[in-house]
Amino acid sequence: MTDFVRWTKQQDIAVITIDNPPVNALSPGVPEGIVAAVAEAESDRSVKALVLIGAGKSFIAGADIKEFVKLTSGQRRGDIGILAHLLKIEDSPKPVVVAIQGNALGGGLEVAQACHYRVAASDARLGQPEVNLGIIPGAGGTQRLPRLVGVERAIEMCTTGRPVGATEAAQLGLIDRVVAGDLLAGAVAFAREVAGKPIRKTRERSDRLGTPEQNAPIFAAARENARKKYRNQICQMAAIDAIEAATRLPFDKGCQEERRLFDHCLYSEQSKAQIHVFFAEREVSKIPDIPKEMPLLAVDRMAIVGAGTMGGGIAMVCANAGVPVALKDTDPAALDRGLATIEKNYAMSVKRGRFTREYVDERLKLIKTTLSYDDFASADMVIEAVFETMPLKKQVFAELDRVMKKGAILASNTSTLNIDEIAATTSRPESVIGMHFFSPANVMRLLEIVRGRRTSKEVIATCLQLARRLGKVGVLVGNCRGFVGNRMFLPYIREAQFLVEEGAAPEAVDQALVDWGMAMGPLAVGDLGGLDVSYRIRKEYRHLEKPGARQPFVEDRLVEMGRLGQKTGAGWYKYDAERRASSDPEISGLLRKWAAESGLAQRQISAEEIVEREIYSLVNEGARILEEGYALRAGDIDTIYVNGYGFPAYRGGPMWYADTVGPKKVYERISAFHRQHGMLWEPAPLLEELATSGGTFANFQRAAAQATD
Ligand code: ZOZ
Ligand code: NAD
Repeated sequence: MTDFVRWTKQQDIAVITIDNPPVNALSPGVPEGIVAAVAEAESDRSVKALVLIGAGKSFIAGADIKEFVKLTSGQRRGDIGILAHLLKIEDSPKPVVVAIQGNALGGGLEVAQACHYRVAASDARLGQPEVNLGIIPGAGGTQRLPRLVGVERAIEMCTTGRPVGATEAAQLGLIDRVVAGDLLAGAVAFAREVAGKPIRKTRERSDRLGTPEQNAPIFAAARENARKKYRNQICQMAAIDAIEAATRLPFDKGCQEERRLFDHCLYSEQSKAQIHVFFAEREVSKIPDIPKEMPLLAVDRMAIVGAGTMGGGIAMVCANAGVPVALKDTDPAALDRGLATIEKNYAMSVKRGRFTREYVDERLKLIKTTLSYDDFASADMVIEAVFETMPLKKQVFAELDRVMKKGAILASNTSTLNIDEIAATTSRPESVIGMHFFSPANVMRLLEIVRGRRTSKEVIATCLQLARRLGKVGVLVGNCRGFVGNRMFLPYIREAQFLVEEGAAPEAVDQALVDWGMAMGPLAVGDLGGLDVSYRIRKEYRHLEKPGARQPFVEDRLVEMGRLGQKTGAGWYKYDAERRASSDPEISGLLRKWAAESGLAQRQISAEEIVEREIYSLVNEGARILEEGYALRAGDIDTIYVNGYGFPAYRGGPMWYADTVGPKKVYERISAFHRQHGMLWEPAPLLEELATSGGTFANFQRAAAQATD
């Protein structure tokens, strides 16, 4: 036994408890501790069967991911070696019953599969989420899981990473019983039922492995699906290969093949990037000047001003988290439209099987629409989502200052306006903060939390915690124009327009980026959100552009022709009634005509150049943001891009990607673009510094506190 594992007796049943907070990961000492406890319990003649359980709310969240980082960075040698420990558990002559509450993920589920019986509480979630880290199960999961649930479901679980709940796990044969009431008592009772019965070893089973004839079409379909759905990624294919090995090879040889494929994935750039994304996403809530113990404000009731696209979406987010919300608009028709959209979105979720009708009815009861501020006085927090103009925001905040109770949080969902200027219209700037949701708010995981100059630490800490409660990844950013995400996105979409103006077809620009891994191309994104949005921003902020800087012109002309994107049936592409895009010959004609008129030389532009100019435009602006302190860490920028802008997690985010290419090489390319295309490509000073010093964005630390304006 080790510090992490202890065992006690309940008469004839040994209870082994794994206690490695916060998530009972299989850190060094944990697998060894389990094996030692099993051995001791086995040798106690009064023990008839063993129960293995996790301390706290959960079973085991998997291997200790920090150990993977040590392995790939060379800080640790050798093997994590969980597999051999699991064989010892499985070889126990006395039945081992695993009792699962909370999460049994990755190596945690592999431990459970090696035990002889599995029982679970109704809240249990069982999964092989390794693909989210760019790897595959590495402790026999690809070999034992198909033996328990069949090949098809094993492929699904190992390639999507999605966990199953206890009821489904019982239907699949993954667990033997769902325990109602006290889990440990149920598991001990179950252990007594199976004590003395012959041992069943998962690895010796083959009844669910199927025949080659049955399996061939399953593997062919899975590979076809993986090629389409997980473009460029290696781990899903590796998981399928490993499961196929389970159907063709004896267990021990299958495990060797799994191990080979596991190592291939673990040491890949993709896995390193995804593991970075995992830790970066958890790092964002750690703010250097805000202690973990900061007291939080209670947020039990919310209010929203503006029932448009964003207000309605945010109301759904609150209701989904069980928080009652008052949704106000000044226009009764807008309020009706807002509620109708909310109902339509929920109906769609019911149709797709995401929510039940009863669940949705309960959520709808939490949303109260109103034309007055009557319900606002009792709210702990308000989120303003009215039109994007400063005079209106100021007027609304002055009203909120009057109606909201003392200490309530006053948040704005503005995407471009200065939070400090808004805060200055209130008597309590310390309570004012930006909560920048992304559209559609009920779907997108990202939430930029904008820190004003005077925002209090309690308010910031509360909003970071609230983000988690609302199912969002909240990233604290400074108060600069466009904050972090949109400030970087602006040069990215501008560069896409320049590429088109120099001769690249819109389809070629979008396709190059989609092939590289972006969820959508930049021009298709423009069509989706409406080309008029960035048009208005360009016009409003033109006076801030450096004199003489190159300006894109084609998109402005499209807007002026009424081609606003999907909503008008035409933008960069044309759209049918179902909003399916196709190339528009009119666009290619217009582009040729405008190019001739403007005298801009046209040329073939390679996919490589498209990707470099697009991605490096993100990196260059990201470097400025980091240096200026509007983002606390490079990983925060990566988290924003992976969660809000469709940046591929397997490339780690723009700043991580730049580190993998090498800041020096990125700097040289950007310098070449600077010479060729002018001042907009001036390299960021931080990039130049890293290129010279050999440093990386990941290791860059700012001494000063976060910038706020
Ligand atoms: O934390 C959530 C989660 O999803 N964790 C990761 C689950 C996962 O991906 N498991 C698979 C790991 S890979 C694996 O197991 C491979 C395998 O087959 C083993 C084979 C080895 C073969 C070796 C051959 C060389 C979870 C859902 C569990 C909990 O979510 P919460 O929102 O409640 O909490 P978080 O996410 O804020 O986490 C709390 C703290 O725990 C840290 N953490 C979580 N899972 C970890 C982990 N640290 C190490 N390893 C894990 N598996 C997390 O970073 C956070 O730390 P702090 O410092 O930020 O508080
Ligand atoms: P919208 O036009 O869909 O909705 C605005 C709503 O505010 C309308 O229903 C309008 O009737 C209402 N309204 C106007 N004045 C009001 C007042 N004084 N009191 C109460 N209601 C009032 O706009 P939207 O797209 O939801 O944007 C709202 C805010 O969210 C803006 O600040 C915008 O920049 C920001 N935002 C929008 C997006 C997006 O993609 N749409 C994304 C992030 C942030």
